[in-house]
This record gives sequence, C-alpha cells and structure tokens, in this order.
Amino acid sequence: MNATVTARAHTNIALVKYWGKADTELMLPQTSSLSLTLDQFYTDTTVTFDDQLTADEVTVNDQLLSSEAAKKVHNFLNLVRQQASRTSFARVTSVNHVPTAAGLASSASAFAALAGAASRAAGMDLDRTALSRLARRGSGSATRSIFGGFVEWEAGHDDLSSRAVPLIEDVTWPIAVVALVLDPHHKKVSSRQGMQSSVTTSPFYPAWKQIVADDLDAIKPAIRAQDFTTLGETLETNAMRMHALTLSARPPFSYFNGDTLTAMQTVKGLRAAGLECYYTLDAGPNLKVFCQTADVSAIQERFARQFGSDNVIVAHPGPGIQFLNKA
Ligand code: 2P0
Repeated sequence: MNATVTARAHTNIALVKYWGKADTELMLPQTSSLSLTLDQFYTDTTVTFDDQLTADEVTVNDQLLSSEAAKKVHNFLNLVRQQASRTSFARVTSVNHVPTAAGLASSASAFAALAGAASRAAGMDLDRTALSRLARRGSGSATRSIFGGFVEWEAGHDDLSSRAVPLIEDVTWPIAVVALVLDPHHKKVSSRQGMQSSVTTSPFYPAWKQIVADDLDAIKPAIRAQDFTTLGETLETNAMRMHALTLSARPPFSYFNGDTLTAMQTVKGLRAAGLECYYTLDAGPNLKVFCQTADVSAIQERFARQFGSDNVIVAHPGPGIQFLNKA
C-alpha cells in the first residue's frame, strides 16, 4: 500500500537574513538567521511513492515539470529515499497559494511542504526539528518554514546542529506585513548564485557575519518585549546591509528596481507622518513593510494608491507545517 501524504507549509520573511553558504552540499549557512512565518502565502504538496513509476513525476500548479526543471526536487527525493531506504519513484503534486499572479512564491514553503509530505509518504516519522534539517537540504530558507511565528535558523556546524528553533510560535503581538508586488517576474540572479557571489567577492562579507550576530542579539529581546521600534530599525538596516553585499560584489548586481526605491521613500514618508513602519526585501524588488495592525489600513491605502490595490497584500504571522491527510 503506497501512502499518499499532503503537507502545507507557509512561506517566511527573514528579519535577519541568510545570505551565504558555508557548505553547499549540506546547505550549512555562514550565519544564523531569523524570520516570521506568514499566513497568506503557502504551498500544498502531495507525495506518493509508487513502484509503477519509472521516474519522479513533478507537477507544480497543474503543470508537469520537465526533468530539468524538476532536478532540485528529484535530488531532494533521492535524499529522502536514501534516508528511508526506499527505491521507488514518487508522484509529487504541488500548488502554490499566492493571492496574486506571482512574485511572492517561494522555495521556502515549497521545500518545507515537500520535506513533510515526502518523508511521511516514504514511511518516516520525523519530528519538526528533524524536518527542518531535511527541508534545509532543499532550500536554506525552507529550514525556517517548518515552524510558525518567529523562528531562528541556528547555523550550526554540521547536518545535526544546523536546524530551526521556534522563538515564539503563537504570536499575539498585533503586527502585520504589507507585501508590495512591484515586479511579478522571475529574478535574474537567483538567491543561490547571488549569495555565492557575495561570499566570494564582496570585501564586506566578514563585516556581514558580525552584523548578523549583533542584529540577532538586538532583535530577539525586542521580539520578546514587543519593542516594535527596535524590531523595525533592526530588520530594515539588516536588509539594506544584505543588499550592500550585492552592490559590492564583483561584478556588482542589485535586486532593486525603480519602484523599489520609490516605495522605500514612501515608507520614510509614512514614518515622518507618524505611521511607524519599516521595510525589508529579499532577492527581488518586492518590498515587505512591517507595521502594527492599528496602522495597517492607512498604510495599505497609501500603497494601493501608489501601486494599485491588486499589488498590495496584507499578511500576518502564520503557522508551521500542517499535515492535511495521512491516508
Ligand atoms: C532569507 N533569502 O533569509 C534570504 C534573504 C533571500 C534573501 O533565503 O540556495 O531560496 O535554496 O538556500 O533559501 C533565499 O534563498 O536559497 C533566501 P537556497 P533560498 O530568506
């Protein structure tokens, strides 16, 4: 009897970024990182191992992937097969739930959901710490999406010690993230390439490692104390310092576009007008603006006027991995 398992994992936004690997095979990061799991963006993935299959079959959003496009998934399934002592191929069906056309889908939710569904379908019963270590092998940021709320990925020094630890899973702090879709297209420089280039060519990289350590020391007590100003100032500065690694790489590159800079100015303007909010952004131009829920309508309205209401999505803290069926 082949088990079919469906898992749901939400994406996360890093407040203290992961930007560089120490070990590309084991996917060990150069530094720890810290994120907030979000409720609005998630992936549902169903996996069945089937002796009748002659290759892994991967469907994403109703489209069957070519073997080239499915390579990362196939490599990940090889790892699961090895750990579970299984040989059969798998049928993987994945649906990304993103409120608008694109731009915010993420390898974090994808590999977290795949780790959960594939490991259970292969007969393993991993706890969430072990699941976070497995998800890490698919994509670094997926390590953190196993847990809900505020999550730290402890860098560690080997496969066992590099895993996610929840800081506060059930977030009662009334905060929100206003996500701006400024360019829904695929990024030109992948995170994987971008961070590798930053590690090997930016002269600022050693400073970045110290920055992350200091920012983690500042942000964890701020989260526990619900100190929004320290949280916001730390996450905004951390994001800009991460992006300074791209600008200082050789050759230099950037994920910003014109709208990114315009939206940053709007955040500053909102702050000057007494609406406290702070931005962060990842390996793409789309800004995510942190605010307190009391201010969210006014901030959402401001950005809707600027970029169109379809391009403004409000998210809140979200849950960790869920299994939707086990039969
Ligand atoms: C993060 N990012 O901490 C950082 C900030 C993007 C900017 O993790 O190579 O898709 O699969 O480990 O996880 C995006 O990189 O890269 C990312 P891989 P991943 O969220």
